Amino acid sequence: MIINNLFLKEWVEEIEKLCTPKNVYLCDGSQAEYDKLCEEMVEAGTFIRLNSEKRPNSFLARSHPSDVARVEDRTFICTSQEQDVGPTNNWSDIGSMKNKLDNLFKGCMAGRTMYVIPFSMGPLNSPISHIGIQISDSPYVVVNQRIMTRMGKEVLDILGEKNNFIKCMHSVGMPLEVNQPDISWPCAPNPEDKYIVHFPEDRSIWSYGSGYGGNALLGKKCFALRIASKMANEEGWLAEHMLILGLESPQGETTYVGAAFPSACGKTNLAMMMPPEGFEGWKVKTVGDDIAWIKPNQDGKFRAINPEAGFFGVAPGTSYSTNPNAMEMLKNNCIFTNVALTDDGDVWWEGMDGDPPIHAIDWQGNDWSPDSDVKAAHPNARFTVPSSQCPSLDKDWENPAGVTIEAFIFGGRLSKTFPLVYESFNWDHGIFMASTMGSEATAAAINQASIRRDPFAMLPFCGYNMAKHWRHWLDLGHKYTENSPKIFRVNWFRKDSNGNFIWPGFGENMRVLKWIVDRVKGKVSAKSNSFGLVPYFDDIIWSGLEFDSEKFSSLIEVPKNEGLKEIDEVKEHFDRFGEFMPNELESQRIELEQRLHKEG
Ligand code: O2Y
Ligand code: MN
Repeated sequence: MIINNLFLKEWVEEIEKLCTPKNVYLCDGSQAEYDKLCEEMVEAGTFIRLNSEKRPNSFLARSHPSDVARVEDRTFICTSQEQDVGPTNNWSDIGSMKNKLDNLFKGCMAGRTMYVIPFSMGPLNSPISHIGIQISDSPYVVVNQRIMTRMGKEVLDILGEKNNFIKCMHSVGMPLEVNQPDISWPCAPNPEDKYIVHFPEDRSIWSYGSGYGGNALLGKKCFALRIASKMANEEGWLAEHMLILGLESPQGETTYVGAAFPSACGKTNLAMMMPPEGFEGWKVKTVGDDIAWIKPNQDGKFRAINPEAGFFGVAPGTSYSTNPNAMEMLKNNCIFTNVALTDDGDVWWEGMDGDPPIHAIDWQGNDWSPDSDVKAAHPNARFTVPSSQCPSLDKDWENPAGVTIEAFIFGGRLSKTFPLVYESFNWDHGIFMASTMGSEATAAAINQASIRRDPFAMLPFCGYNMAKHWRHWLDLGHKYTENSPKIFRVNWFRKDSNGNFIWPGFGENMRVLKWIVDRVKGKVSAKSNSFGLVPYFDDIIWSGLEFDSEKFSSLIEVPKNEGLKEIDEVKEHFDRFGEFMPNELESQRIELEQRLHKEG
């Protein structure tokens, strides 16, 4: 394969000169290429091939212990003006960061192959999709990108002569001297040597020093959220940290929703949920588990695609009881990272069904038994698997025109105050609900606000000023009034006075989703409380679950003193955004305060 696109050719030559790799390889995205790279990684010790009978065509990788998760404090957005990134991002000026990166990347691929990876975020023929080219010195990145994106030759064919691709530059940051042996997981082990840098103005990404997940698979958080959110802001669409699922009724009608939850809040489980007893004939259909690109079409309908082609899910806690569809999907063709290896060549992690193995090799390569005082799998251990293997995959998951979103759902993890589910009174109120969402602060943050705000679940992912993001959402709703989705907040985590969860969660969340569908379709009414529109007890399907109306009230009522505390904390939260704060949201805050006083 050769590069015909002159813009790409020039860029690749420039990067080759800077990084001085041993050789350059243009990825075609074929199965043969994937198989060859996996085999080479087995030989190099990066991959362990799993037992072909138990887990065919699957591999285990163990990362360096310093390289196990996204590094938020090493993540930067570089713009001409600091105010463009707002108070929730690490800003750096463009010139000095480019100098720093130039020095870091100089010679950084010595002794390694430089892979050129053409990929599409979104289906190849979709007007909502965008193309990226990742350059990387990590074969682990290449094979993961082949699962997570549409990757290879067809992407270059679509790109043609155009230069509208996102430049995604990545190095593990460990050049090899002549004759220096490689290690199984090369990276820059010191945290301060890792840099995940975004330049939204020239739409490029530079990642150095990490080979793990969101730091290295640049199509995901870096491109599909941080860069794309800025593109979406300029072009009138949305790039959001949302799963997309369809609820199919027994009559075959599917209602699609986009749902935003903070990281590690079980989005993959929700996206693949099995409806519980009482919901015979209903199906949850998966479109995506993490990211949604949403563009209003000519009719003002919010059409959404999942820009990814695979799932990069958290393994620990995944089981037949929490996510049977995921367990079925993980039976073959997977890459596992940082899970435990069993004696029969299979994988294991905490929370998997059945008894733990009596012996395993833990994620760091050490002997492990249930008596060990360390975890067998790292808590952020991951599986990478093609979406096509998901049993609940929606028939329209690759529809180039996307699916029509009829409701947005925003959720956090909060033990009090916030109802199980409530609908916004109107669009602006919905944006208020999303801009103030968050989860309970941990003990470590005890002297600060009781809620750690994670607006739109985009705190680590919004590539520009968060308050401008709110402005953008407000404007979109004001422009597309006819078909804009309804907005809901959910909270599965409310506790009783004994500290026990009131709501059972997991598959039972279907009862809440069904009420949301009924509201969207205008089938049920709702009652107002100070926070929003909440369900009448009788409008929830209770069959198969014992739950009385008193318990239900304790899930949806908002105690006045707690509501007023929230009002004060929201003020502090909004004050951080200064002059960029949209007036509509402060008005919503005041209206909530007035409602609380009036009710009380
Ligand atoms: O730790 C990482 O690099 C992965 S982070 C991640 C992966 C898949 C989906 N969501 C997330 C997240 O942090 O939101
Ligand atoms: Mn995520």
